[in-house]
Amino acid sequence: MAPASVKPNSAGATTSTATVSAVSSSKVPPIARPLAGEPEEFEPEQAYFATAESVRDRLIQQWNETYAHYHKEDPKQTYYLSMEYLQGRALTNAIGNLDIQDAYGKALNQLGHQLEDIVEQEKDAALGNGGLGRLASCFLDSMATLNLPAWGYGLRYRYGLFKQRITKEGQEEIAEDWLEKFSPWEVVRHDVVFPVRFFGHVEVNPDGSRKWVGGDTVQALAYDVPIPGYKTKNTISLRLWEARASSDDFNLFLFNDGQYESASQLHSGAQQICAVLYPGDATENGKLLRLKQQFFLCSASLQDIILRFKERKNENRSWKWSEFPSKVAVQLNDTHPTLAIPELMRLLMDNEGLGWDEAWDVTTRTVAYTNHTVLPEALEKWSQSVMWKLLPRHMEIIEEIDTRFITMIRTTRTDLESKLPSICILDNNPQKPVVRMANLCVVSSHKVNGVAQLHSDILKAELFADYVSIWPKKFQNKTNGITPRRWLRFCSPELSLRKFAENADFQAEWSSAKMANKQRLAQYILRETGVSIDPNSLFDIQVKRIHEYKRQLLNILGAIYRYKKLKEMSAEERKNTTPRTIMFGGKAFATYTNAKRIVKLVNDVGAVVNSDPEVNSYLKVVFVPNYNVSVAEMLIPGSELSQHISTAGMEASGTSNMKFALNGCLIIGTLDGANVEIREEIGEENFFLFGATADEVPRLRKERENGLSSLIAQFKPDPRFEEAKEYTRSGAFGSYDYNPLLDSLEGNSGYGRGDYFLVGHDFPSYMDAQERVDEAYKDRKRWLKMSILSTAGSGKFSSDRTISQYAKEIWNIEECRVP
Ligand code: B1H
Repeated sequence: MAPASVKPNSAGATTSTATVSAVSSSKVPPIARPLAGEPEEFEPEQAYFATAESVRDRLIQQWNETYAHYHKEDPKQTYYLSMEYLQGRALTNAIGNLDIQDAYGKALNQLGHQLEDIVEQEKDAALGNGGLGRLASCFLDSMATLNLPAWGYGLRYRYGLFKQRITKEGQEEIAEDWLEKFSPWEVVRHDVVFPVRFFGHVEVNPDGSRKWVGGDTVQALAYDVPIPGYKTKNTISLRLWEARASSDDFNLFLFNDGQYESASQLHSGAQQICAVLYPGDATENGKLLRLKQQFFLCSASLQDIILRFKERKNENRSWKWSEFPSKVAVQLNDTHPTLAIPELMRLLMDNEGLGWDEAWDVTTRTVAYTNHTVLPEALEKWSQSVMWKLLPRHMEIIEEIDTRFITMIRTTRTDLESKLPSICILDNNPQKPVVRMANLCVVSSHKVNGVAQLHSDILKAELFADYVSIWPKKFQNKTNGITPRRWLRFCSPELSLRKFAENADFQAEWSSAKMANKQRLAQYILRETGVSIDPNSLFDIQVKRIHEYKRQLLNILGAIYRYKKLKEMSAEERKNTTPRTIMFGGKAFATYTNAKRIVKLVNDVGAVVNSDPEVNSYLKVVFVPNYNVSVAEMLIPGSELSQHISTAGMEASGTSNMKFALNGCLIIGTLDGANVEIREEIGEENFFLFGATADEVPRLRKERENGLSSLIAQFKPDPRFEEAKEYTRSGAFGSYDYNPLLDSLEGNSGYGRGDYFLVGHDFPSYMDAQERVDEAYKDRKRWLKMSILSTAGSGKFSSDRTISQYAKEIWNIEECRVP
């Protein structure tokens, strides 16, 4: 089932193509062209599709060689299961990894185009929300580059993450039709189709074995996306499943009878499964659909994986189910694909005839789980009644796993019996019985990891502490990383930069490279927002999903305070300040009210500040709309300071912090997630630290809760914090009612109120750190040295390092390089 022998141009292209040499000179690469039209007359969009198809055909050749090689060598393979992939654009990445920029640049020049402009015709593939999805995409790049036999599995959402538009009301969401034209990067595999069942019931066979029957069946159809490695022939696959109704489900009789809607019901039901990324789960229907998506991914992927394993039989290779874990590793990207566990158990027992013990042994030695968050609202819990309805056989299996776990505790770990209510899998609270997916993952996986050292320590000490005492060797850390192929646009990491950090010539070169990136960014900002920004000001950026724990509110309140002080200064005094451009970007979940209020506040502050002639040469506040991978690729190289200011203990890792540091950008941040390790690597003197530490947070929240009691330690707000809030409440930024947002920073503590995220506590140390930034920026040489040392210290955060650790310490796989 490898995508071997895929023919070039077999993609689901809507334009038929012919490969021709675009220019008669034989040295330039062939650029495929639509049959209609001459290459010399291509519009940019046609030039893009023609270039993409030509590059794609090269990839397909390498892809076929890769899978032929894997087939011959028969190595153990890793399957990465993720509900999200944030691939961004593919063309620049493919051309870069294939090392063919010059040839394609020249060919396009001869047709009157610039490669840089042509690549912008591509729509981002945004099949993810944020860091977790982008991590999956960086991992695929590293797996291919390290020649690891690995696959990504995901869903082919019809609509990816929404497009964000900013209006007077704030954020507006628009459907993102990334397949509007068609994607040249996917190859539809009509030969790779699996049935996936929902609902139905369990039947007991005469021999006592069980079988899931009835219900609805949809087809999972594979679309393969080639993932090229850097400077290697190895090209691996991201296999995305699409749901289709099987044709025999289309009721021709009803249709002929004029009952068109009933006849096509199953078709639209199947189409809903992959319609959108994470439909809102506020309604029961929404919840059911999300659970269907998760199961659809797990079931199709595991059937595919098992079939590939069973093909060994036809090859006369040694073949025993007990050897499955020495050929297959399955990595769960958070709990979203947890159903892979009961589905693997079901397929092994009900389809392949294994007994419980053997199936359990195979499953647990195959599956490993990565946790990406400790936020309570993101820890998945599925209603037991919904699960019984949708997946009756899986619920039997989950119950059995839970029962056996409880028995094990009662017989071997009586000391933990009192902990059973929180560590067992089924929460049978009569009000709301649920399945705790993280518990199911921990009990059933052979390895569990967090994504930064601090996060993994917190998992071991808190969330999973009791499990650690049962299985101490199960828990690991794998600090996240990013692929330098996509995220380094600034300089070469191979240089041993530390040596040059204080060299005047090198600093000058460094500075002018940064300036060029800042100018490019300034042009982009002008084009997208109409705001003109000064490339000589300090470019300060915070881009990430909008969330209260990430504290964009702390940033904007700091900006408000800065604005107020600038207003109070004399013209002479202002001249001694460091001019700043503060940029924000990020999407708020459509139903997350406070996050949307933050977006509105940033835009309102920007409107006032940017048009205030008294201060606007010293301060600009810009909201960059529709933050996505491509926008990040524009913003990050042009940044000088970036903000990673989450409440300590709440950001599992963060990965944009790594991208900024790699691009010579300094960080202002808390001791949270990967910030801790970044600071260690680049040196504490090159990091603007502030704020409470993770171990202080519970006590500080308590202090807020103490509220009015005068006997115990109490929170006393800093006057600067009060001033910034008061100024906002006074209507300085318009008539929108910001009181509910600002009220969340006051009152008694509780999740989402009483300043749960400790903005008030950290505000004074944040403002002090910002003053240190302003001072440091005035000393040009010192700043440049710090910038160079940031890049120099970023080596650890390459996803190549992360993936080699997964390969060695969790998956037990080795490289399999195409000769
Ligand atoms: C991360 C998520 C996430 N952790 C639920 N958890 C989702 C949870 O739509 N949902 O239901 C979507 C995403 N995302 C992020 O993972 C962490 O917050 C980051 O700190 C981390 O860097 C990233 C990658 O590990």
